[in-house]
Amino acid sequence: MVKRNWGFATLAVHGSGGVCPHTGAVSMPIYQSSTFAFHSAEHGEKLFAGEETGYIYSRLSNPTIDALQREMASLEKGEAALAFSSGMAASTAAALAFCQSGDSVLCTKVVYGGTYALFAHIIPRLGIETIFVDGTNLEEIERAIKPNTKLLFIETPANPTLDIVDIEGCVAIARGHNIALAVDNTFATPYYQQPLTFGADLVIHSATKYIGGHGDTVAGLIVSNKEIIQRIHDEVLVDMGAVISPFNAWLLLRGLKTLPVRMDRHSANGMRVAQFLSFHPKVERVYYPGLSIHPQHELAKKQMTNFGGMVSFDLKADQTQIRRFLDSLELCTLAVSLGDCDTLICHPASTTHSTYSPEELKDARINEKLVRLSVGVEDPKDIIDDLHQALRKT
Ligand code: LCS
Repeated sequence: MVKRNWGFATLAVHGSGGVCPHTGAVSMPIYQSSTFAFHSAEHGEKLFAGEETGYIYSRLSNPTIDALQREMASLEKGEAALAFSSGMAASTAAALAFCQSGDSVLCTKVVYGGTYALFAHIIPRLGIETIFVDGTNLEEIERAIKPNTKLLFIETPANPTLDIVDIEGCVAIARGHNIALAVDNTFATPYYQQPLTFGADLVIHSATKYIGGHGDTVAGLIVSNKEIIQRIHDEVLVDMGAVISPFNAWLLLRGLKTLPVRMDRHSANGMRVAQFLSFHPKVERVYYPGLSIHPQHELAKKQMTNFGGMVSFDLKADQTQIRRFLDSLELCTLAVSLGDCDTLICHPASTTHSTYSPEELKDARINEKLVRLSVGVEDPKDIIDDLHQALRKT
């Protein structure tokens, strides 16, 4: 039994519905089975006709994956959720579910580089026009809407500049024009931000990040109402085939139990690191929504309950010095991805956001000197000491 009024930490542990109904196992078993036997030929016919419910084949549904979906729906305050093989698969499915040839989609300019490539290069091949908009400018978003616009896709906080997009403002625009609003909530996680409670239509996650939390799984999720989830499942996911494996679903279920504990630590460390960097003479600018100098700090306080572990900064350095800084780090791991227990660091312009042309990077205000830190859960002093020694060598 799951009570909707339970606190977040309780839901993180129990939100999937408690012990396994079939065996009483406290840790949900991994149903590593591709197919499920019918009791009879008639049973099989009825399952396919939708006259009875039950498991058929793991591309359609699976008990371990179902438990993850229940868990995520409860944490995001949605009615239902759908798990995918990656965050990109989730975003692709959202676009395909809402848009068809002849439609247009709006996407904020600062998004993960893969998301940018999806909307800049793949979606237009299907006859769907993408219009990129400045996510910090609601008037620009509203002005870009056309009669054929079906979807507004935003990412907040945005990767890698931590731009904050006004979710309630976007809800008002989307409702006013009868278009769907999708929010990529990867950076904040449902612990700090619940876009559905503001009126967004769907929430998207790269579950690879904080949801899994341990850097061992690639996965994605969409949370929404029952009708939308059913439609994405039936019309897109099942035949697109980008399903999560039962084992990866289990890893995410395990990761989720400690989501609030980990996020508290990521956030506390993130703030300490951001403060350290903001006083460092070799740092030109720090991007962290928890700092009062962040241009949307007040908005961040309004729609988030804390600021998370992602911190970006512009170095006062040329390309050679930036390389030297990155190569001098001893504790922080030089790698893409984020949300792991380990502190990860990367140079977005040459890695995660290399799908943007130099002009597009400029237009999105993603600086070539920007370095992105996913602050881990280590002792903050050790992270800061490592940054300090590497900055000295820069
Ligand atoms: N949304 C956001 C905000 C992301 O940061 C990513 C991946 C995705 C969606 C896509 O999810 P995936 O398919 O990888 O599970 N971000 C990455 C990054 O910044 N470095 O490597 C991956």
